Amino acid sequence: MDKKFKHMETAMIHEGYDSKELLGSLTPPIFQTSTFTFDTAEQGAARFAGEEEGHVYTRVSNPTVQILEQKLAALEKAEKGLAFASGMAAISAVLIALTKANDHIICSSGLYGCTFGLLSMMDEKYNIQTDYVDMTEAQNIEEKIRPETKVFYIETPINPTMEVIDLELVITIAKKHDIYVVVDNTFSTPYLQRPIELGADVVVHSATKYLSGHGDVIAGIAAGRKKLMEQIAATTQKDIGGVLSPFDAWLVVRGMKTLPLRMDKHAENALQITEKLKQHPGIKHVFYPGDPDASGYPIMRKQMKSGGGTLSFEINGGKEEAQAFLNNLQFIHIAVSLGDTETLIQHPATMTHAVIPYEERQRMGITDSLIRLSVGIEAWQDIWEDLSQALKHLK
Ligand code: LCS
Repeated sequence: MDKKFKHMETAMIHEGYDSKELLGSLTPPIFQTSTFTFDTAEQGAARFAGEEEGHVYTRVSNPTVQILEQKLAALEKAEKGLAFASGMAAISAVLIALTKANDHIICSSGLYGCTFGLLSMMDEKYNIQTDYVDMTEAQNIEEKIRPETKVFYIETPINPTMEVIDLELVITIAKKHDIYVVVDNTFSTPYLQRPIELGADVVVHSATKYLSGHGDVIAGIAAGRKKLMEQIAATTQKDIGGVLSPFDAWLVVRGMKTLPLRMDKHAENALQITEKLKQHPGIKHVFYPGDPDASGYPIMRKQMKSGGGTLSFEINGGKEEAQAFLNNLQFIHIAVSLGDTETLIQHPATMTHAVIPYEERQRMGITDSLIRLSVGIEAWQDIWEDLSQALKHLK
């Protein structure tokens, strides 16, 4: 957290914006403009040459978008943040900037389906190969390191298996071999976990999820050291151009003000639902990092404030039983995405992770019986009532 604000809850609201600089407007203005006028031709030239600070064009920078970038950077303890049109725009801008043809990436065994798709595309086009590694043992990682290994890419908790990766362990190995560590912090947010404080080089986010929190925006963020972020800003962000619109940046800034309140409630509800699911005869296994019986619980306690708001579970049965269960729900929505106020449920094998080939999916633990639940901030008793009535036909 920034020196100015000792507590995360205060920083979440105040970082990145000073109303005194903008006519006392309590909430940030939306600078809905594509371009910025220059007083003179010489001033335009100076701005393009980087000799004078100031905005030029909204694909390069925008004051409303900058508020979000500064807020997120301060919360993540990063020097600089960059906002993108989606989580995938952020991830692709970072990974393309950090690699060149024939490099190698080591990734956690399990990740969001479209990130898997991106890594497969980078392999097909540029021979940038990725090894998916069980990162619970240092030796598993060490064995896969090659001279051309450039990046460790980690999701923790992993979407959708909810496995947690020991960041301290992975970062120690990376430093020894001079390899970048990129952490997808979407499921945790800086309120629960701050990988840069632990030595990671870059954090990426789908701000579509908990950060914005209301299911009304698609957005992404990357944050890290100033020099690295400036390099990304000047290359893959500016020239590929997946930037965030000012209005969408404003929505994320607004959503973030209540992140601590929402996240505490998500986590409290997720723990209650975990306890109930664990006792149900139709459930084989529940995966929630905040569950004291979970294998990753000690690591969660070491690096996270709580287990967050998403869990997954395996039911007795396969795809058909999983689909029947989802179809029996009454108010819980069948939908991908997560981190919204509403409880959302989905079937990763046929939805978010369907793009991953069957064999690889099995290795990652994404079976046909696995269901992912993004626990909302409704009363947990109502969430459980709906789940339990839909689970009735499962034994
Ligand atoms: N990283 C993680 C961990 C994600 O879960 C997602 C999206 C992304 C990155 C990409 O972010 P986006 O471009 O959508 O903003 N995850 C989704 C999911 O699990 N269901 O729907 C989207």
